[in-house]
Amino acid sequence: MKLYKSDLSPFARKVMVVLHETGQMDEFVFADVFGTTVDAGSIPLALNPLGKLPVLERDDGPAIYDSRVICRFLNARAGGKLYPEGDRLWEALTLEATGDGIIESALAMVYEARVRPPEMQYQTIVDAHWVKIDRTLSALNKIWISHLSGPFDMGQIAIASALGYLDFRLDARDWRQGNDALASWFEKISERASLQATAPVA
Ligand SMILES: N[C@@H](CCC(=O)N[C@@H](CS)C(=O)NCC(=O)O)C(=O)O
Repeated sequence: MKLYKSDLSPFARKVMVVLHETGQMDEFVFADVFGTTVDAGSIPLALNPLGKLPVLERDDGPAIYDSRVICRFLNARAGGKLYPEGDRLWEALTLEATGDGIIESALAMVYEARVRPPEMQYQTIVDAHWVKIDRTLSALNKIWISHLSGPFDMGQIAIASALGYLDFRLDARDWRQGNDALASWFEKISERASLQATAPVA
């Protein structure tokens, strides 16, 4: 099976972390691709007509996307434990959606600067995305540390990927300010081998 990904994509990073955590790295081949909203670049449109990465090309069925589907597929394939049983599952899935939401807003901010011509950039939208991120980080810091500090699961992978992306692309926003508990959690979780192996490098 072949995973189309980018080492700089926080969505693809979640998938790579799952592969590391479930011991499946050797069973896949990888293709690095790149694209943006206005130019799909090398993203294989025949496999994902949405023109987004990551995409997983399977040997025995249609290609699957998006990152959430791929992560769940990979965990199931390996009999992994990244999706908890019982009520904790809903918390993990909510955290997964929260991490993805942070990434979506961060990516929109990055694309606004990178893809739009300067005269068309709209600071109000950029600021509104940061307001969403900032409010969400506050909520993570106040009410989610208990879950985040529990057994490692998909929710933690998504939040760690999101925070790693903020450090990588939006460092100047200083997300740690006022979010001490979240910052401490992130420092500790970042020592995990799967996160070390997948950290974005410019
Ligand atoms: N919901 C998708 C989002 C994937 C996504 O937006 N990936 C970015 C790269 S980080 C992309 O492919 N952008 C191209 C585009 O927006 O068309 C997922 O979780 O996989």
